[in-house]
Amino acid sequence: PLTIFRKDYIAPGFWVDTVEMGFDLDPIATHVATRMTMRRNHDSSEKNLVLFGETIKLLQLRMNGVNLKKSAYSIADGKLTILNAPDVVTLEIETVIAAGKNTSMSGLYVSNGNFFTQCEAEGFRKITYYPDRPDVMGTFTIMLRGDKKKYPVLLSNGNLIAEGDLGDGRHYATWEDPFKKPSYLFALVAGKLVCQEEKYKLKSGRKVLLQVWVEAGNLDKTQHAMDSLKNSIRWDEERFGLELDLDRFMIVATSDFNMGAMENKGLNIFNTKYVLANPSIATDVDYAGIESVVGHEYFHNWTGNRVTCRDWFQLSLKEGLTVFRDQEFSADLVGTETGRAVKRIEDVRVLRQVQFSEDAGPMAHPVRPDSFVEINNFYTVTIYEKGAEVVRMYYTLLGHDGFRKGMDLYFKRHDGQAVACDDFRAAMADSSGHDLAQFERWYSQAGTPRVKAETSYDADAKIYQITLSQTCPDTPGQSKKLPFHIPVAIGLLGADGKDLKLQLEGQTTTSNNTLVLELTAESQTFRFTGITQKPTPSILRNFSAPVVLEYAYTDEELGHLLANDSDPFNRWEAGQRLATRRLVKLTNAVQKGEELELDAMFIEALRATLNDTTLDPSFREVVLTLPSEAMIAEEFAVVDPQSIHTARQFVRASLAQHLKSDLLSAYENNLTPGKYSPDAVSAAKRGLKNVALAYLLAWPDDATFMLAKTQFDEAQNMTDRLAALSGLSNFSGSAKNTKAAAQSLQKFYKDFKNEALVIDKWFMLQASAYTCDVAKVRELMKHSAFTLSNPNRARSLIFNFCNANPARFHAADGSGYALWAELVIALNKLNPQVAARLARSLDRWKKYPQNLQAHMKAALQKVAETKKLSKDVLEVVSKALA
Ligand code: HT7
Ligand code: ZN
Repeated sequence: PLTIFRKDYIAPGFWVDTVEMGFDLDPIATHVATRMTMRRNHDSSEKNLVLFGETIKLLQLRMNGVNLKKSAYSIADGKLTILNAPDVVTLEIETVIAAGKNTSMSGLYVSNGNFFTQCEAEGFRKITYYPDRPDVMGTFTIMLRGDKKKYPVLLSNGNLIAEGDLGDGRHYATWEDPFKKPSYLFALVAGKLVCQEEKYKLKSGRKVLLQVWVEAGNLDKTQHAMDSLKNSIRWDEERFGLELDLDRFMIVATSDFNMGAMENKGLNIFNTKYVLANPSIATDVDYAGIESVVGHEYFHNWTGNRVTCRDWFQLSLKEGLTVFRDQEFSADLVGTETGRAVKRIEDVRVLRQVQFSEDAGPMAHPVRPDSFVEINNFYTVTIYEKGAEVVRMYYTLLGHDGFRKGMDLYFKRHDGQAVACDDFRAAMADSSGHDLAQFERWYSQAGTPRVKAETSYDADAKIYQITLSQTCPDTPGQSKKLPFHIPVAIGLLGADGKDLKLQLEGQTTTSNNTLVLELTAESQTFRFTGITQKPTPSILRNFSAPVVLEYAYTDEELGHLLANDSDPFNRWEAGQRLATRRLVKLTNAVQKGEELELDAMFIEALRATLNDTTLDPSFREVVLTLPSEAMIAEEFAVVDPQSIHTARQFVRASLAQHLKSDLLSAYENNLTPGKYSPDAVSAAKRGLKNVALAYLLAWPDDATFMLAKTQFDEAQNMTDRLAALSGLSNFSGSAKNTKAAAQSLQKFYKDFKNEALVIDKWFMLQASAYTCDVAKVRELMKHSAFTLSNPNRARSLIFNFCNANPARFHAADGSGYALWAELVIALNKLNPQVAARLARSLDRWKKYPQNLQAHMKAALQKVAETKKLSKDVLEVVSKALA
């Protein structure tokens, strides 16, 4: 398949001014009539009028009122090219779409009898022939026509300007979006839906209409999404001075969706997972997810819609920035310093576990990629999460007010435009005067930099010296990386655990706690003066850059940081370093068949944190949570998933054994009786209580089993119910208890069989349990509630097994990989985007022992050799095999 290169960007040959579209909605054949006015872009080297189109039937094409003869245009490789078009053009196009047969969930499709669209990145071309690229923006007027009974609700972007009866059992609605937009932000929704709505007063006093649309029967689950939307609107006004520009803002939920949600102008379409919540179906994590995704999509209205991307290589311009904004939104809503830190820890955990892995594998790409085969494959953790880290580094370098000035300048310069990552960097540099030329390498170079720190202390001169050196591994197509501009936030702890005053030699700036060092060379030495005692360094505070920090900390130093660091992130980090060290050692011991032992120092350090009631429960929870098996795997050149699992389980069981009474107290002291509330304080208590329960079950006896069973039976909310069920389904105690656990699982299914999102949890829980092997997955696939066609359901069972159950997925006989290949091939026919995501599960196959590698290679080859493979899947498996 064709590779598209960033360097080949050419401005569009024609601009679009206005677009009028009429849709006659019918699942078998939806007729779409489009009229658009266009004018030549004299600055472009593209002289032809080029439109994109895929999977649609062209019925008619008229230019300036005249039917175009077949000889006047050509259609090839998804492009319709009109030669010799005049400078000013009105095009009229009629197309037909078989939406009911569209299982790809891209373009116009049907879900549960209702119509939805998904046009990002290149779905609009499945609706009509159009210059479907983000730098072509027009104003859209949309008329929807359809059967009144089947499609009582007809929605599109912007404002409703007319609606009425068509007299033949059909009706119509006309929508006008006052803002020009690229086609990827177009949306329509039609069907049987109901809404919760509210008039909301903006800070300016202007009133707007907010609506959350769902299928009938779900109106009792929309309040949290509505609250999250109002919080988002207020937050963007207060933090960035950005107001909602429309009179009406709609969110619509569908259970068939490839991703989390989509920021279509004024008509956001959401996966039900990120809308529907009430205490009996949603966990605290779900509530937080809804808040953050509603925020994310809303924030796109400015960072993505008002200022959009010139081309898809600039995707992180909107995604990295919007993730940064949603992370800050969630952190600000928690409100406390520890709450902020815990949010940061959770975000960094994802970055390290998923993005660092991507950066080290065959799909590694820069935050601004240089090429792609299928753009849908580049909605990645690198574009989103690493992109957000890049934005955060501006924030760290320029400070709160400096960053805001940069944002203000960005909007002042580029509102209404389609721009590039360099334009954002220029706004940050020009508004602050900070030299950000070298910072460009964060966009152009892939791979996770490693920063090595070495320190020395001169007691006589009272000088503490730190030398920072950076390297970055080669990545596909890129070797010999140049140094990055890395902000390294640092503090120095005295023996009493307090921060020392910091003064850099030869500089006037001082700090009572943290200084941001700017590492720009391969190696640089920084000298702190007036240091009267040998300190413990706290380096990369708040994870100030997306790098791997190497420093030879002693266990004592880590214990000191865990107990005292004023930076909560590094306090947590010290605990993780202590744990990782032990987990790596124990994994090696498992492989050698040696006896396993967990040292008292580590146990006591965790005991102290667990029992320190001055610490927020959410912080105690994250300290107590061991690095995942995937994180531990990153520490090894050759990964042995079984040994990692055994070592981690051993640590969990040892901690449970030694901390049993402390865990029981933590459990008892963090009960949240009464009415459920998802607020941060209650959620934090539940989090600690349930982590304590999970530990207790790792050293099981009848009493702890009963604790979990009673919690399951009596739970008043899904958080507690699911936590208990998870503990029970991972239970490895007596046969009687194992049977009782299986009964609980059955009861859960029976109680919630009509709640799709809960049944997803039911599959997810089983797929990620150690007790679930390949045979069990195959059995679950035969369950009447399982289907591959629904992305949420496929993710809940299949993706969880392949990605969150490494010890079982990597079975020695290769049966996990054989299953994977079968399912990638099956999904490829149904939904290439989802298939390609699953295909990524074997990205790191070269990190495994030879016998597993052989099985994985065979599975990859089987997929690669499949006929009619989508370019989505082909790109992923070809890169893996290269
Ligand atoms: N901007 C949205 C991206 C998206 C998407 C991309 C490809 C295929 C399907 C998709 N659904 C949504 C989501 C976001 O970042 O907000
Ligand atoms: Zn986004």
